Amino acid sequence: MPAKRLTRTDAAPKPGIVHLGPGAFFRAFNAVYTADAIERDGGDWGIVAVSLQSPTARDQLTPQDNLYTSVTLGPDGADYRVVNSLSEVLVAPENPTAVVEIMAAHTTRIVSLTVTEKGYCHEPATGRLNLSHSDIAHDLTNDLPKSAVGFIVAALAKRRQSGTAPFTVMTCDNLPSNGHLLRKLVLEFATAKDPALAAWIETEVAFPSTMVDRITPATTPADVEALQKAKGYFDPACVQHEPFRQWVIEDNFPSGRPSWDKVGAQMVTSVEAHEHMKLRCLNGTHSTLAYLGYLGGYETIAETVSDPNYAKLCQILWQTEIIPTLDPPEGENLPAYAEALLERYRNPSIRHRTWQIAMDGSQKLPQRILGTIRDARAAGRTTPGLILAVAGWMRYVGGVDENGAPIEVKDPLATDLRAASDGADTAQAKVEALLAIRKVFDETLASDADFKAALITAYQGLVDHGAKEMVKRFTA
Ligand code: CS2
Repeated sequence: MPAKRLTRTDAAPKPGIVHLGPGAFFRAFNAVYTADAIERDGGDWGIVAVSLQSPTARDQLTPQDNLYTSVTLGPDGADYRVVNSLSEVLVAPENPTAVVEIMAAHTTRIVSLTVTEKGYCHEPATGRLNLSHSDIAHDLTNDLPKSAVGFIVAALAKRRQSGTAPFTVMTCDNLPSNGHLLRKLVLEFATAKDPALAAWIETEVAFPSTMVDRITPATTPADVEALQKAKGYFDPACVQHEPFRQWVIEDNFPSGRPSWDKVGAQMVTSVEAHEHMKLRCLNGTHSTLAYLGYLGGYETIAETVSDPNYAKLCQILWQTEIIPTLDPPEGENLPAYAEALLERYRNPSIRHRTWQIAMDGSQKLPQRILGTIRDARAAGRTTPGLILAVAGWMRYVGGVDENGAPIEVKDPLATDLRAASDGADTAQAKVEALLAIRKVFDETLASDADFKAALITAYQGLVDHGAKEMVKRFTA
């Protein structure tokens, strides 16, 4: 007998949003807030989710009428909810025309994105569009795009041509000033294609910034099995996440939006302080725990912080290196925010793998860790803990763990990073070769002699003593 699947009893919501990137985070976050808002206030705000890459999400969701289960994992058990805000799922490489058409339709008033850092095809150290990225190079010379930026510009061009008001572009990825960044990338791309279109986008299109937060590990076959056992149906599109969620949105939606503010989102005039707080306090320590935890032999974040030295490392980082670089956002107490993070990391029901967070470090390090180091150094402070984290990343991308076993390094720059590391044989030479990668380290940091010296010492320490011991010594 085929396994039981979810089925709709009422019609799917009429679409008003096109969302690029239908991954686990989107399903645990945007789609849930939007389902809450539709439930509360109605409105045609159903979501057409578009995968820019693989058909997996579509193949999982179509047989279950685009319904799926969001599983909230608290320290004391699970809570299940069927989410019904998806109208349809499309796969861009299969039919890019259909994607441009739905984005250009007058019913689409918002295009949102969770395409991860590398989906912006930019240079993380400078925030500029990477014109040599193969998708961007393709999109500049072809009508049917592959990249997120390419789709946004193609659809806006169509709307301008047909006299349709533009949609609002809302990025929900962990990038600093994400709305401004995406606007800059879109304008750079549009200028190269059609300067008149770029001028129209510049004056007509809103790109609100957002801060998003909910810890959502990738769904595993064991999660799907556990759900089937608990609820009696098969849902390969299910997502597991923590109870906590926070969404701070710059309220700039000229064509309207769901009433996200009525269901917990904070609408503000500037997101920047919230973004900095979250990227530096949460994602900064997440990446630190990912590299130093993985090297230390820990599989998940919860396991890593159950080692008291790693928990203390986080506390020292927040108190002495990160928080002093931040302006507290309105309504937030930074020490309390940081302490609550540690409780979230400790949630034993969330199996968030260090390997997963370690992914794409070249795209994450600048905004999570390097900016903090730069600001602290400019103010005359040292950042030995964050430097240990960067050294951990450098060890990690060398591709060999502390037992000599290979590490599967997933990163768009993996080959360059590995070549830089392998091409040098001392700690000093490896650190120098990696520091020379300008897509990650800007000139200011790379030419800072004290920073480099501290990094070499930390790297050598990791080679000689291992990550666990270095964390222990640091926190002693
Ligand atoms: C994590 C984030 O995978 C990662 O790099 O640091 O996905 C993190 O879990 C979220 O930003 C939490 O909101």
